[in-house]
Amino acid sequence: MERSYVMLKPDACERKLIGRIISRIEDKGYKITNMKMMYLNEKILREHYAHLVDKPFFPNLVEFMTSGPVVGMIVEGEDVIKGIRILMGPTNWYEALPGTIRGDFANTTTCNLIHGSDSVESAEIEIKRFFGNA
Ligand code: IDP
Ligand code: MG
Repeated sequence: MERSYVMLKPDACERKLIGRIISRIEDKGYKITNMKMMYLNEKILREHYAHLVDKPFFPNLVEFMTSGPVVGMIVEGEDVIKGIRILMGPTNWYEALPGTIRGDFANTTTCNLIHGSDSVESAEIEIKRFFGNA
């Protein structure tokens, strides 16, 4: 069964939206097989967001992602990687349609509530990064 690494970002925790977001994932039929709340540091964020370290907004991203706890999850299901990305909506809040998590709850590009892996390869790397050999 395909697996995705999903992470509820500090804004989801601060705004007390984690239950509602998790419900959307479960309502879609996906199974959460591992979950933990944790605090990230810059070192792990430089790995997780390696494709963005040279962007001008990267320091803001680190500040945001270390501003509070995150909830990391392993989510399983058929084509779950694509399915979670559809539930999330696109990165930019103004492109995310109502009905998606970002479309319903986010109004900035940095604070957009949720991460979901973008490919099978990155899902397995991210699961290893945050859960070891789960
Ligand atoms: P994704 O989260 O939809 O996969 P990525 O391009 O992988 O999008 O970017 C990771 C995260 O970095 C985004 O979710 C968002 O929090 C932040 N980010 C991406 N692009 C921008 C930007 O142009 N301005 C500010 N923050 C950004
Ligand atoms: Mg991404």
